[in-house]
Parts: sequence; structure tokens; C-alpha cells
Amino acid sequence: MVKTNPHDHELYRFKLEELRRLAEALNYSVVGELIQVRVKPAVDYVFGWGKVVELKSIVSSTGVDTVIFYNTLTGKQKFNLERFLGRRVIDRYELTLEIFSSMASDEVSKLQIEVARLSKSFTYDRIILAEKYRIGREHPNLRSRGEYIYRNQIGSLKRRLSKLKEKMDKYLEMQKMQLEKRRSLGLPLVCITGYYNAGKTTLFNALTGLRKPVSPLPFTTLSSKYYLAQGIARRFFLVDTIGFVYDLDPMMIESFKLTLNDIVQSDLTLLVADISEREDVLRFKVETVSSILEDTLGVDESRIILVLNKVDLVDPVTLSKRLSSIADYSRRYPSVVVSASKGYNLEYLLRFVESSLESIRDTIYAKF
Ligand SMILES: Nc1nc2c(ncn2[C@@H]2O[C@H](COP(=O)(O)OP(=O)(O)OP(=O)(O)O)[C@@H](O)[C@H]2O)c(=O)[nH]1
Ligand SMILES: [Mg+2]
Repeated sequence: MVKTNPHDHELYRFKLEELRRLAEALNYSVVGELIQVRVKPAVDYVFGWGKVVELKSIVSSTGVDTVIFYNTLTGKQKFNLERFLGRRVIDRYELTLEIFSSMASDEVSKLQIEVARLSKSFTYDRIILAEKYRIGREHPNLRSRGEYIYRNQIGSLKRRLSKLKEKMDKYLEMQKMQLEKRRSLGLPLVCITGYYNAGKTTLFNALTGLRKPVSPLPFTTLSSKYYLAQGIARRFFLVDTIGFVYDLDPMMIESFKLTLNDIVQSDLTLLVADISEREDVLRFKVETVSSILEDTLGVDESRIILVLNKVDLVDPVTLSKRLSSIADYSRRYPSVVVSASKGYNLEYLLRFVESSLESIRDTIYAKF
């Protein structure tokens, strides 16, 4: 990892812990970590030359097969590092996509993952093809066909990506129609969002009586699930969505717009957070998700309710400490403490959701 801010000790520790957790979710066993503080990542190798050489000696002595960078790598950096280290090199973006792929079972998720993968690897693939072309040119008998093959392969990568994007546009169209159909029923949409593993699906299941897959692994849910839920006094559509991660890449957001649209189009958003997490981790996660919701997706803060889940795991003293500090950084969202798995306080949450829907009734799209 290249750390560009020498003062963010807590944050970089959290980022590395998270990277390790993601790697371990794919059964990588992590043998070491390397950090360099630089004003900005080096253009050719991310690390400065001395650090790359140090990395190579670690790679050789430990015999690792994959080097994972926290920083998003350009195609050129990935290519240079792979060539110099003689190992497979991936970044956090690609690692996340690997987890997505291992979890994906439906067509929409697979499509979004493929778009994200191809968009990310395009420059890298082009460098690899150019390299093959260069080697080909050094063999005179291959020269005439080399350039033709090179252009053809670049063209086919581009065509594949634009075909997948066309397919995605069709899904977006279908999604719009489904939304209009739901809107025509005059029922509001309430979505469940949050960092991965916060307990979103457990809450969705508890409120709907369904048994959608739940697990401690990251990104168990990839595509949104809709259900017509019966609250205390009214019905509404409840939507379970994909979990977020720290430092989400804009390219990833663009590739997953089908899923993220479900959040944008909702009338009310439940931001689920795990209150049993370490104080600083909880803060990073709540800040990350609220920034994505408000600053990236444009969700209005008056439409967000903070749901502090897993309260069964904290003692009353910790709970009151967490509640007083969370008020400082949670952008003044109203909050409700629950335990989705134990069913604690869910009735209160439902009442709160329904009264919030009532209070924004005049301003929301679905005039239920
Ligand atoms: N103790 C406790 N564990 C919970 C609670 N809610 C969820 N969990 C556990 O937390 C883990 C994650 O739960 P999920 O419901 O899959 O979380 P998620 O937010 O949907 O996760 P992703 O789909 O991966 O983003 C599971 O092991 C759940 O059993 C809770 O209220 N208390
Ligand atoms: Mg889930």
C-alpha cells in the first residue's frame, strides 16, 4: 500500500485490515504487508524503486503467488509490477471483483461484474496485446499478420464491452418499467443499505419472514431483492441491496448502477451499521456509507434512518458510549437500535419507518 497522508494512522490501519479480510475471504493466506508513505503513488510501479526492490526480495523469500495492492493500479503499473516481480499482481478493485464472482449466481450480478472487470482491465489487456505484438515483430515471419491480429483483438475487446453495456441498458429499461409498475400500486419503497456484513439481509429476512442467504462473508448479497412487506399499519416494498466498501472506485459505481438505482429510487433508506464494531471502525463505515448515499448517489439526508444493529453483542455501557459519539458524525440521522437476528426492537423500527413515511408523504414520488 502507498499511503499518501502520513497522519491518517487509524485510517490506513483500518484499510489494511479490511484488505486482509477481503483476501482471507477468498482463502488467500496473507504472509506480510508493505507500506510506503509518498506524496503520490509512483507512475511506473506505485512504490518508489527502493520499495519495489524490497517487495521483490520478500516475494522471492516467501514464495507467494499473488501480490495484492490496496491502491488501484493503472494497466501500466500492473504490467510493470508483474513483469518485475514475476508474480500475479492485483489491486483491491480486482480482489473485490473476485469475491463478487465467487458469490454471483444471477445474470444481472454476473453482467455487472463482467462490465466492471473489462472496464478496469482494458488498458492492461491492451498493454499485454501490444507486448505480444512487439515480440511478434521481432520474428520476421510473423510481422505481416502481427499488427492485424493486434488491432483485431483490441477491436474485439471493445466490441465485447459495448455489447455488455448494451445489455445493461436493456436491463436498465426493464428496471424502469418494473419501478413504474410498483409505483402504480401506490406503495412506498424502503431500501436497506450499509457496509457489507452489517446485517442487512438478516434485517430484511426478519421484516419479511423470508430466508435469503446470510453469512459472515463479505458481499453475500449482490443483487437487490424486493418484497412487499406488511408493516404495522401499512404495506411497503422493502429492498435488500449490495453492501458497500471503503474507497469505492467510480468505475465500480458506474458498473453497478443497476443495483445502485434501487437505492436512488427509494423513498426511505435504512442505513444499517454494526454497533458492536470498534469505535473507529464503526465511524469509518458510517461515514463511508453516508458519503456514498448523499454525496455520490444524491440521497436526501431527510430520507435516511440509521439502524444500529447487533445490539445483542454490546453491553449497556459500551452502547451508551457508542450512541453519544455516533451523534457527532452520523450527519444527524435519526437512529434506532435493533438486533435483527434476535428480533429486538423491530416493531419499534417498523413504527418509526411508517411514521417517517407519513411525514414525507407529500414530497415523495409514490403518493401512497
Ligand atoms: N449477533 C448478531 N449477529 C447478526 C445480527 N444481524 C446479523 N448478524 C450476523 O452478521 C453476519 C452478516 O449478516 P448478513 O445479514 O449476511 O449481512 P449483510 O449486511 O446482508 O451482508 P452482505 O450481504 O455481505 O453485504 C451474519 O453472520 C449474521 O448472522 C444481529 O443482530 N446480531
Ligand atoms: Mg446481505
